[in-house]
Amino acid sequence: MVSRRNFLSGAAATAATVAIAAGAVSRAAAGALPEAASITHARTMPPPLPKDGRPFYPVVTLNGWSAPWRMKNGWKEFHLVAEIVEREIAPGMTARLWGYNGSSPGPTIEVVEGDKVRLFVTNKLPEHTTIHWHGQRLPNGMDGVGGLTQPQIAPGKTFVYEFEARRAGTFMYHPHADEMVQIAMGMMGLWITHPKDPQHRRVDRDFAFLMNAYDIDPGSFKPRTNTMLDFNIWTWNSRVFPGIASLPCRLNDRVRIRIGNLTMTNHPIHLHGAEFEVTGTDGCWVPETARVPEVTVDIGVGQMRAIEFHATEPGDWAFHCHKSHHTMNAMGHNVPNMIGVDQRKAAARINKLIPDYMAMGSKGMAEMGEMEMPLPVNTLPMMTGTGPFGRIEMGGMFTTVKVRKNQKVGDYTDPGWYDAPAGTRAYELTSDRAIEPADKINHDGHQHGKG
Ligand SMILES: [Cu+2]
Repeated sequence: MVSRRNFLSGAAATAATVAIAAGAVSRAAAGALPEAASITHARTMPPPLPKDGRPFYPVVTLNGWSAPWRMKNGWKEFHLVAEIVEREIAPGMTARLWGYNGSSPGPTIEVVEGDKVRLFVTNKLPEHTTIHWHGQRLPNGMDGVGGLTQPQIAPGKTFVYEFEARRAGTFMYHPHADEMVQIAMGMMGLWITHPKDPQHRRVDRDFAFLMNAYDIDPGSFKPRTNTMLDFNIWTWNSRVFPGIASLPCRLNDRVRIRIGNLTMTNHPIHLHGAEFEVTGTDGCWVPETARVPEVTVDIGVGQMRAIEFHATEPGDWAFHCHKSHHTMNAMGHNVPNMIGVDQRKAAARINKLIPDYMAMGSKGMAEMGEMEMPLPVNTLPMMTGTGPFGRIEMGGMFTTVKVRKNQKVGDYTDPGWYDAPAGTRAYELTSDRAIEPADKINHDGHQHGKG
């Protein structure tokens, strides 16, 4: 792996070094800053219950973490540092991104309705930035739009934002400065404002993640930032399957999943095995009488949605974007449809010139998942991930909701693959297998499942 030192090369290094030197703050000012915690791995870090401030039940950020804070004179203080980070997209691929406090996305900010929040934002990037607190009601001058509501935060400088968290709900933060570049480089994070009464809309599991996308050429490490639509890495919290954590649930849990979209396109998010209701939107909470049962919700650009369901069916339930190109990793787009075309003769001729050449696609693209093609460095297979029955043939925005009878309260470790009870799995029709009469068929796996 290339170290951060190596990455800081050329003009960027000069700019960053100058910025950090110029940013040396006086000792008195430095003492006023809360510590900026930093995490560089991509494991899910379920936060503990808050030890000071108002009580709340924290969210679990998929492959992410929540920022620590300190209480000072009635303010809840956070310190975000905009900086260059390395992010493992999935084992086998690391991207060089911009983020906050060591990671992209940055840490989740969790506060309670009515909290007075003070956020110190230090810029360690080679160019100026700001943070916009997406969806919040706040004084106009705290809205973080560079040039409009405040001067840009120059490299090396620290700005302070102060406002009250007025509405409970799901929010995001991201730069409002050179946005095309800075968002394409991974600068974003979640903001959760919990209700004043911790029991209000209480759920057993509260997951959260952001959708983001990158255009990283196979064999390279940095995203192209001028790409408008043709991204090739579709991520949840800057991770792709099989690098995205599963969502483990205990049977009969009430589960909430909060999703924000900071890509350049919409994502129809689909859950198998349960109907959910959209309970939260950008405008915050949906009244119970207005909720509609769904199995897919389309989440537009810049939108946030919270969905909720009861995990009544044990199993490993697929949970993914329903745009099938978004459950794929990097691939060429100018691929003709070769289904039904016999390429053997042509391939034999080409092999004389290029021994490694392989004809593909005559029977579909599934063989892409199987073949051990030589891949460029730092490049994931187009579809990957192996389940108990072989290749899952997915990448990108895909993971599983794992519902188990024996998953302990507060346990977010992956329980492994589901072991379906006898008689509840699709089977191959063979001449020696008797087909059971209807009254013997086990419809309700959860009664007998090992879960
Ligand atoms: Cu999608």
